Amino acid sequence: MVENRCQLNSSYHEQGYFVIRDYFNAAEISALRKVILKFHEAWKKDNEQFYQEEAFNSSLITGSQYLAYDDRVKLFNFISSKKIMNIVDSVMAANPAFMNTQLFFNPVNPLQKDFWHRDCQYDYDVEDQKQVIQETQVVHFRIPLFDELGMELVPGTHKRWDNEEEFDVRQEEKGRVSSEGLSTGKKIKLAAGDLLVFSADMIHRGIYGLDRLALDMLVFDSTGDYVDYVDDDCLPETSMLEKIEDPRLFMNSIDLKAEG
Ligand SMILES: O=C(O)CCC(=O)C(=O)O
Repeated sequence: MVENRCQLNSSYHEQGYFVIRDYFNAAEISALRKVILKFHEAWKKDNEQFYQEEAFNSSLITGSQYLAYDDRVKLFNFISSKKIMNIVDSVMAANPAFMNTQLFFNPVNPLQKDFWHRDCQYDYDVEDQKQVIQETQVVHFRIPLFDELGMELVPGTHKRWDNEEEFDVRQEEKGRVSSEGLSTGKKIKLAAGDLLVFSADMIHRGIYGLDRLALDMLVFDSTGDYVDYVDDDCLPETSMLEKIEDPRLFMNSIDLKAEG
């Protein structure tokens, strides 16, 4: 790896994101794609109307609803592989915990537009959002399975509040809409094999187009108050733990849940 941990840590803390090109090799991506496509096909069948009308993502990929035991073990081993844990450890000081996974794809309706947001805006009002971005954050690890147009991010907004343009567009104030362009946005094109790490609470949007299918894993610092977002069914079953080479990401979530 060209970048060392220290550089990754300072890029993340200064900008709110970093990208590592060609981090995964073709064999790793092809094995992951096989499992994810199984999930995606089963999920689409089961959510036909939602998929046709408005969906642009699914979640709970590691859960038991659509993937069988062995595929879930493969996925857990990918998520907590040495390669990924090296990066997780470079951005998170201590005890990173697994939150969830999401899968991003193109909406069926070609007129549906991508939109700016901070993840926290769906759970907090504006005053609380100002507070949340100063506190422990959730980190997205985005792994594109096909080449895609990528993400657009506003660097630095993991730590700073919106300027007027950003706020009006993101919150759809003063007649603005969240799909408009932002002069502060930075487009990050992504290819299969790249890894993009970014703060969930920075201003961002996915860019629809090409054959996008991207796996996002969400990780939080155990000191943050996020355990309620972890779904029990998405954690490894007890018998799976011994089949996972380094299960500490999941163990931290299991321990937090047990503490209640
Ligand atoms: O790719 C997308 O459509 C949106 C991605 C996103 O908002 C996220 O990962 O939080």
